[in-house]
Amino acid sequence: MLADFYMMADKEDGDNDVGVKLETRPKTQRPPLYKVLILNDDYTPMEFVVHVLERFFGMTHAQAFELMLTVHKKGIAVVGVFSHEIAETKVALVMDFAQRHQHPLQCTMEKE
Ligand code: TYC
Repeated sequence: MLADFYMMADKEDGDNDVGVKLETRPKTQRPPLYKVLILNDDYTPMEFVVHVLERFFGMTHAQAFELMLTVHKKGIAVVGVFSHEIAETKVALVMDFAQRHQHPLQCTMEKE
């Protein structure tokens, strides 16, 4: 039929093959990342929080002081972004350190 001829001419070669697009872009798998968050409270001394940020998150005193003030004013802040295992370890270390010093400081993680 003439109509079939024009349809084939449009997009198909008429042999009923199924085309498979060749994927050239490599699919690199990235592991999910987790935000480590620190929460404000009314009792933990400011200097203790600054010390925690220096000790466990590698911040300078100035960076730590600034982030501590952000948490103090806003209630919460992201301290860093890590793989699941590293984030879990940081949270555990901070929580243990706070407990040993009898401060109610809270540190949690959430998927980015
Ligand atoms: N709000 C606390 C105070 O006034 C200081 C503080 C800051 C506590 C940050 C926790 O994550 C925190 N002593």
